[in-house]
Amino acid sequence: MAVDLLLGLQWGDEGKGKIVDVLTANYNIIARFQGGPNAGHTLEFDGIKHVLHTIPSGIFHKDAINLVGNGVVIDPVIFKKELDNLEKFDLDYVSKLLISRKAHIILPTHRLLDAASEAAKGKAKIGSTLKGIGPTYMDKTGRNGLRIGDLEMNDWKEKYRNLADKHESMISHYGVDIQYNLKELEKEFFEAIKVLKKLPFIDSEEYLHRAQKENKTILAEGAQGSLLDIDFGTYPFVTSSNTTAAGACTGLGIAPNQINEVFGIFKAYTTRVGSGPFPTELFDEDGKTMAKVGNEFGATTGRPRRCGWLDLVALKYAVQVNGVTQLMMMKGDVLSGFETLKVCTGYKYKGEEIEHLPYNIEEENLTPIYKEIKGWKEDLTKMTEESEFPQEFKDYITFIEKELEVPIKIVSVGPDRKQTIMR
Ligand code: 2SA
Ligand code: MG
Repeated sequence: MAVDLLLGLQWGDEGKGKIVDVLTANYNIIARFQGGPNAGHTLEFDGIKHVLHTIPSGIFHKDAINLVGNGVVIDPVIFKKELDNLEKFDLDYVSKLLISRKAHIILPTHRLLDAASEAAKGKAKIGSTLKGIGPTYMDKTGRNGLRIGDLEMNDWKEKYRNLADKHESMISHYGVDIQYNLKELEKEFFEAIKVLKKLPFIDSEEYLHRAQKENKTILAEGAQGSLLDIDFGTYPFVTSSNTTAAGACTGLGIAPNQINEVFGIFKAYTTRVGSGPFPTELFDEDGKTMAKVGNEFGATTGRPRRCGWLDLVALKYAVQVNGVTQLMMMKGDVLSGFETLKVCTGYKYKGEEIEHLPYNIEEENLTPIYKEIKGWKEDLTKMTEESEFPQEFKDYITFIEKELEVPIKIVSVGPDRKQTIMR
């Protein structure tokens, strides 16, 4: 079995980009399987910070092949910008970046529809990144989408026009005032497609099957987090794809029995960007400290992220849905200096104590039950071995492992590649 999966277990921004970058040395192929430019995967090495949106996080390694799978939605304009940013690295990405013909394309009008839909929702808005993700997946499941492979056909511009015209009439139905200049957006879009076409478009499932036969190692890189999954997340405040393990099968064409390790990444506390329930959210100084020390701002939109204590109930749920075999804990360093830490081990729900995520997890009907754990003062960011960790931090790790019944194999103590401790 040659495929390992790497997934976020919370509401995204767990640090997937960093860990994929660290693990890439062990893999021949890194493949994205869902989501699109709503993702912001941050990598840091040699004192430079990089944010990737659509391109897999293995791109900075010389030998890895990076594949954008069929489950991903691609905005050519953003993709081109990402490629432009790579220019300065002398990477020869053309030979190591492949795109699935079956991946769907985000049209400029998909972004406009996203904006119109959110504006029409008013207070009930999802808090979308406005990258056109929802409308593009709607066209995919509605069987109207434009795919990467279409760009190799002669009639794709006609297909494009029909779809864009339909979108324009849909936008007017929302009855909200969205300002746009489609001619300008299209100019940028068509330019970007020319650049995109320089990359190899492939039958990616076939490519991956062959790679498996040749015993190549594959890492499937998830985007967003399990609690944003279209089926298992906090619906409707979710994204429009399956962010959980099953999404890697449909998003790459990999059979379930080919999956080996499932790496689950979580932050030592919890964050969420956008709207929706968040039982352990903090509105006090503690929350502000996490946001400030953890530099919690959206890597794509710059929006401040909401912060709160670690929620083990939600985490357990994600571990189960994904079949996580190894855990990776990120940003423990951000918790240095707290006198006492709290960890949610259950909820009070309709007068009862429960240990699972109920269907309706609106804040009003759910109160977290916390266990208090003694904090530590030491700065963890310079530590290079587990033996240097303060006892309280070790206890925090052990407590989580026991509760989740899965070993924590990697502890990250800072954003840099080097600040990664293997256990
Ligand atoms: P969308 O754009 O339609 O998929 O948004 C739907 C919900 O999914 C959330 N979402 C995210 N949550 C965390 N991180 C994401 N990526 C960026 C980052 C986000 C950013 O890495 O920081 O920069 O704001 C991401 N993408 C989507 C989103 O907030 C909605 O709640
Ligand atoms: Mg992110």
